[in-house]
Amino acid sequence: MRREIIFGILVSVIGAFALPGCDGGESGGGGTGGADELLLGGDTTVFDASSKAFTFPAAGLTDEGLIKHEEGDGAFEAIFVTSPSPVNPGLGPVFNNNSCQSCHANNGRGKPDDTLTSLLFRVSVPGESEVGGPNPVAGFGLQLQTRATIGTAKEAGVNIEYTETPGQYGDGTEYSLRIPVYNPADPYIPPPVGMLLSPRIAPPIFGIGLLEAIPEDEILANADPADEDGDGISGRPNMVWNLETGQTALGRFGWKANTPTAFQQAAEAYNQDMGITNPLVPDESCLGQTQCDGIDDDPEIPFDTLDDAAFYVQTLAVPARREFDTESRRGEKLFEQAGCSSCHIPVHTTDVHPARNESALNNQVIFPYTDLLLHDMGDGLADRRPDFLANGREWRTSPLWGIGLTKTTNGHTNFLHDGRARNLEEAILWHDGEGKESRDFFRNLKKSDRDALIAFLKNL
Ligand code: HEC
Ligand code: HEC
Ligand SMILES: [Ca+2]
Ligand SMILES: [Ca+2]
Ligand SMILES: [Ca+2]
Repeated sequence: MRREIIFGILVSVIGAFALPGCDGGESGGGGTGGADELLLGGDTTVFDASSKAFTFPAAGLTDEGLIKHEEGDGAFEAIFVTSPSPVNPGLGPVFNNNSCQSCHANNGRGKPDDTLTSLLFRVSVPGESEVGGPNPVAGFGLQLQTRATIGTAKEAGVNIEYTETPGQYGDGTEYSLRIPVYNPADPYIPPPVGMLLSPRIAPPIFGIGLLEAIPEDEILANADPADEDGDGISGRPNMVWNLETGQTALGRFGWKANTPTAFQQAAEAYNQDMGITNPLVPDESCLGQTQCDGIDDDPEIPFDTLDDAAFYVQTLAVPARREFDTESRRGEKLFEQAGCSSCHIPVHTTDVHPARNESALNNQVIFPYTDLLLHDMGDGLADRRPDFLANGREWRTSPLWGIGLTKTTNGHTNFLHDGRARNLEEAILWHDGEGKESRDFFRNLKKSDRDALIAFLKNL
């Protein structure tokens, strides 16, 4: 741990010295390939392309920040067990996994598997909750806990089946996409007919504090709900419920931008994903189930643990883009020509972070390649489950920073909200709805150009 942190500081110092020299020519600006574009996380960027690339603290944290980040690292790795226990008690009784790290391995993304290690399912029935969110399912709530401690039944399992569907590039080259079907299995009580199920894979969790520091105005300025500029792209903000303020707020996190802050994301993860009650979400996730004792336990973690875990993801560094080569530079131009950057907006500038006193996060030019808005991605990707303002066909534009390191950090190349895409090409080929034109542009490129576009993504 120590060594990682020291290394993180070192590389950022080297970065700080090495880069201004080649900062001349094109800089800042929307995806033109200036030297600052290597610094995907602005001055907080670290230079590491190893399997640990997502595990460094943001460069430039204060001393107190570094200490808190380290505490948070411990919280993130802590493995919870059934009570009573001297360390990390409180797991479950129903849960999805037993630590943050177990789903976000190496702080990267999960992949679908039969044991549902890092794939979870949000559930609801038609209608809205009293705060405008999804309508909970009696006996199941808003998430299926697919594991349970001894003596309790998991809420249900889910069987995954894939069927292949063939397609063709413009040049006649064939490809195949796998269509997933999800069926709940062994429910502890029969779920209502028509229960809505939304699969969600664990996404990467670095650079979260930078995304939180993008001013709301800047995000809303990119929204075009009625597509008034007629380009076929109509991003919409999700407006969600903030548990801390008890008010509606702009959603930024999760595959449907259904969560407003890293702090709330962490609190709900403790509660829903691990069955750990906490000051922000104090009721056990099984509350209301016949198999749940209904005893109002004290929060199973104190405020500081929750706050440290949130701080950890807020201050995880974004790794730098690899060096520019002609192939990826060419691919970057194609990315723009294809209209990918209409949604995967390359550059944003952060303001002062709304909650943390860490100046490193403030006023940074960053390259997350997202607008943090919702887009209709067509029938194929639709989960048909509304989540606050997101309808059943809408998803948040995924940030693309660091995506080229997925194979190195996580040993696989499964992408999209449920990991159905087996590589970057498939991820693009699934784009439909507002993304259809872009997808077709890519599909009709000649092989060498498709390869260049992919080389660009791998360079991120
Ligand atoms: C069971 C697996 C699982 C566990 C355990 C888990 N997560 Fe997650 N995490 C997910 C999934 C799935 C999502 C996406 C949720 C959605 O789209 O609604 C997510 C989303 C996130 C995000 C938002 C990232 C983004 O860009 O939108 C953060 C931050 C995060 N988790 C942090 C944590 C922390 C901190 C913990 C531990 C307290 C944790 N997670 C535990 C599966 C998990
Ligand atoms: C209309 C907006 C839009 C356009 C245009 C668009 N994307 Fe996307 N992209 C999205 C959304 C939304 C998702 C998340 C979809 C999902 O997970 O189901 C996504 C996901 C992705 C992913 C997977 C990310 C991950 O973390 O799993 C990749 C890779 C990607 N897009 C690349 C591209 C490329 C390359 C282009 C241009 C050819 C493009 N996108 C055009 C909105 C868009
Ligand atoms: Ca518990
Ligand atoms: Ca549940
Ligand atoms: Ca538009």
